[in-house]
Amino acid sequence: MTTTRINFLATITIATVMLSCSTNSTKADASNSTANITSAADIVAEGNPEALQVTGAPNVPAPIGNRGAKKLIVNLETSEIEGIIADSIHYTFWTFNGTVPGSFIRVREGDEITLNLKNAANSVMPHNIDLHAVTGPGGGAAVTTSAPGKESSFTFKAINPGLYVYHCAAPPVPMHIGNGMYGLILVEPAGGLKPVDKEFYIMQGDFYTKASTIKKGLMEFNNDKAVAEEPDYVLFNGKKGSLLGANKLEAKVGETIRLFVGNGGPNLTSSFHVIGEIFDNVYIEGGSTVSHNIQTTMIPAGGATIVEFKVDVPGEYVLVDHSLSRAFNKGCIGKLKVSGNANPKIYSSNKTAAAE
Ligand SMILES: [Cu+2]
Repeated sequence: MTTTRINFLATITIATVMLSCSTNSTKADASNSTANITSAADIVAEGNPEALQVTGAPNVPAPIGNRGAKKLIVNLETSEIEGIIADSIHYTFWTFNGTVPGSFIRVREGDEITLNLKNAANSVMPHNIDLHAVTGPGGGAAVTTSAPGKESSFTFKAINPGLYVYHCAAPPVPMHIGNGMYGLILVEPAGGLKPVDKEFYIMQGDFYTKASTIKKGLMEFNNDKAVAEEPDYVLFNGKKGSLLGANKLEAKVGETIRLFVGNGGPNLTSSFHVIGEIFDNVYIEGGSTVSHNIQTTMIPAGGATIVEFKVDVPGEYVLVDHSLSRAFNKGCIGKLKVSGNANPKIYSSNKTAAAE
């Protein structure tokens, strides 16, 4: 996320706000457009539909800021692709937009979203999408099932702010989710979330594997292990080491960090923890209640949370599922590297921290 892009988006947002004020003087401005409205369903989405920019993890689209509700178009493509799950082990992932997790979708309460779901022509299976942010049958799954090479579409109004999981709900559902078909959609409240310095997108998933009968050296979904809930891997962002080494998250002392953390499952509940940090704010289960001073927060399968903390002391902070065998034996571990000056008022020692 570049400063230039933020400035550009800010300019567009300001222009949109000015335009909506100048064209309808009786309408409240974007910052308090819900002031006289009892239900988000009554918020009017302005303008012509615009294609929404989405991002792959760990990146997050720019904040919505103080804009009014809009009509948006989200394009997602489902695909079945070979990728690396751990070390040099190949696995057949099923994806939204070619990544695990799928693209991060960031909208505003009151936005009217047309979701176009295309299934790649070379897919073997039909796929669909159930967004937990949708009010309607199957969260959209009922009308988006698309055979290989086909496309489906539906429109929904985001009426509940919060952080929501989306996933494929085509049968057998645990297999589609177990192969990586999940992502997050954030519905910001009117006026937007409070600005922070850094935002990241992380999603946990449990993976069950066996050797493919189609291709030597390739692993694929193991239904028996899934039913027994005995995963070979529990991973952040679909790959062992996705947040380690060159992929570490980075921040500077003094910055405020916001993590959008989801749990695709299909089976395990996450005990999300950052070793050496305390969450100043936790949006419990991704909803509107904010708790404070939390060490570890539970994220159910098919759920999400937003955590915020300020980094005060330089060093490496380890992100884990605190069911620690998953972290140290099954891959559910990542790092946030914080650089900057020491802060002896908060943390000091005559020993140097061990190198990585
Ligand atoms: Cu699917």
